[in-house]
Amino acid sequence: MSGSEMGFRPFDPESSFFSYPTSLHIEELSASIVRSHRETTQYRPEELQALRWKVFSREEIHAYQSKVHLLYSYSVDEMWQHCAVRLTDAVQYVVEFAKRIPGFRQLCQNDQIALLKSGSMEVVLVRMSRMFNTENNTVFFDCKFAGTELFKSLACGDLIAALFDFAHNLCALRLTEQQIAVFTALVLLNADRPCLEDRERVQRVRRDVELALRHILHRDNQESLLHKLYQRVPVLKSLCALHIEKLRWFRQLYPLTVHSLFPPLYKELFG
Ligand code: MHQ
Repeated sequence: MSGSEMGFRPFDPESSFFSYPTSLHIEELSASIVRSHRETTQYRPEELQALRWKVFSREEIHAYQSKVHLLYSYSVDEMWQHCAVRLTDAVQYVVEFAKRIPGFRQLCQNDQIALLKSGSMEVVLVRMSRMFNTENNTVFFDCKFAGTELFKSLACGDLIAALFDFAHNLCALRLTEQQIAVFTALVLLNADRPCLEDRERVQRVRRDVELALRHILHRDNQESLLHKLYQRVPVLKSLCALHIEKLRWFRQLYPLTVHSLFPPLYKELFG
């Protein structure tokens, strides 16, 4: 590629390999990641804010808890299946987000899959904090705000409590959409994931995203957030491990539900 051609390229994630990334690079990289995030999240913060009054009624909660046996009531395995479908939907948005992170698609296919296999759930959990209302400890789920009690029939109260706790604490940091966007890109671009072929290349893409996060936090005068964000990473990992442990337990009880009714992508990622 000639020099003049290069001048017209919007953003070349690989070029920083040859030269130190300029602040313009980093600025463009941040903007691009923020755009990708915006394009791959279902609800904007203003929309969620406007929906806060929508909370589940006692009757609706009972239907989710399998306490009533009406037409629209979930049994235990149906509730698991329902959550697996919702989780898989959320993962699919994250896959789309990853593909739009500059540099991600240039990684070999094996490494793209390896990063998504181990990181997409973590990103879903970070994104869940956007859907959280700390005032009443509820999360936007099935078009209304739901407390932990809604998930009672899953019979994994410790996992649900830990997920809500994580969302609550992250939400309390009052991150901006830009900060969430770049932080989630960083969560995906983890060069320590198992089964990576070209760790150095992942590390190179990661380095620029790391600079983008520092740049944004510096601009926002919130540099102290960096440490707080890094502190959440091991918590994410333990939450994902707990989810997989719960799935194993559920699979022993309802092997056929998992086998025939859970989304193939869910089984591929967690099964
Ligand atoms: C939405 C927001 C949202 C809200 C709640 C049963 C099972 C497969 C695992 C999230 C354990 C349960 C759910 C709360 C667990 C994985 C459930 C409990 C996107 C979906 C999302 C993030 C739900 C995903 C699935 C969660 C985490 O906008």
